[in-house]
Amino acid sequence: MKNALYKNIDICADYTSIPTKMANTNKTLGEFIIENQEEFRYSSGELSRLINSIRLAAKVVNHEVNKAGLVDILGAAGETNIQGEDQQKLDVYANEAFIKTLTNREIVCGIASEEEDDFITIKGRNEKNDNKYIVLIDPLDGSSNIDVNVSVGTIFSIYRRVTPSGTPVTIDDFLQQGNRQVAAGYIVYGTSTMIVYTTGHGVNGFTLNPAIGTYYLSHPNMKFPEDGRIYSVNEGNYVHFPQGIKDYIKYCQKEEGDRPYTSRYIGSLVSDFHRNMIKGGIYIYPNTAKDPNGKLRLLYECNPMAFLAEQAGGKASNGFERILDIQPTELHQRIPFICGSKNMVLKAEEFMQNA
Ligand code: P6P
Repeated sequence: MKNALYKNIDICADYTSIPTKMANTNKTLGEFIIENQEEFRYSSGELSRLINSIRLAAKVVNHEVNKAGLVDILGAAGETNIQGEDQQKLDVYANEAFIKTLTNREIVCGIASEEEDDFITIKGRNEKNDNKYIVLIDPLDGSSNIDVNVSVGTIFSIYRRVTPSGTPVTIDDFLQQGNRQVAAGYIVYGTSTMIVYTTGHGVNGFTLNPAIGTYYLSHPNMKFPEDGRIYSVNEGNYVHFPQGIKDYIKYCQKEEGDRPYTSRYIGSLVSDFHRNMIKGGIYIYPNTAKDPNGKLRLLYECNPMAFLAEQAGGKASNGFERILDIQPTELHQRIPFICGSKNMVLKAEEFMQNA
């Protein structure tokens, strides 16, 4: 049984026997980054080091997320973030882990985080502000699911700075359109931990083998099916939805052709997005009475997920315009978000624009 193929592996097999098989058939994340180094435009290896630092932080956070039920790290940290949301202790932990790792690697000159009121300037050890990249993160998205053991995720978005090297970053470095991202991705802390990211050359997914702490290329060249039969929306807010979204939901539910579709909503953007990208589907968080601009944040949730969606052949809009073309005006601004299989998003936009 020791030589069993991965898919038939004996559940009692020593977990470390898997890497031998996987090492022969799947690249590690490190090998993939080196092999694709030339694809990172402008980069003299710094973007590779940046992706590597995210890989390390993801392992640190994954370790805590996986034992959250076992230690007293659950429950609110007693603080609220700028969004007015109760901060879960793991939110705080994840935020600190990513900021520390990104700062120590001498690659970024600024960081913005959902958990930080303002952006953080990073001068570098030489105090010269000459690092090239800025990172925006949602360190632990879906954190309200932590206490009920449902998957959560980290979302990251990477840009080159636009203000002169050698000067402290300004808000202009962070308020760039999403179409200027040089890389984006997410980590999903689910039944397995995965890093899924793009540098503008397609989307690739890497699964962590926790036995040895190595990520393996498990989902090369991920693609959104053009059509899908899953719609993800919190229908509890239905009465507050714009008419076009109400009309689209009724379209999904109507007995006609390949419909009714299936409703699947985890309440964790990364998990809903990940499932929809693999199976086909659409995720919708529209504006409501409670959230007149929608709930999701443009800079560190919608832009990175929109970049991934388009790189995987999907689509992302606010119902009227492409997410990646929207000019940001505030660090924590919110925006209605429709994202997923191209033909499903086109149909939802049709209902929005004809309502
Ligand atoms: P609601 C988590 O807080 C999040 O930002 C996304 O991950 C998730 O899809 C959405 O909000 C859930 O929001 O209002 O449906 O609970």
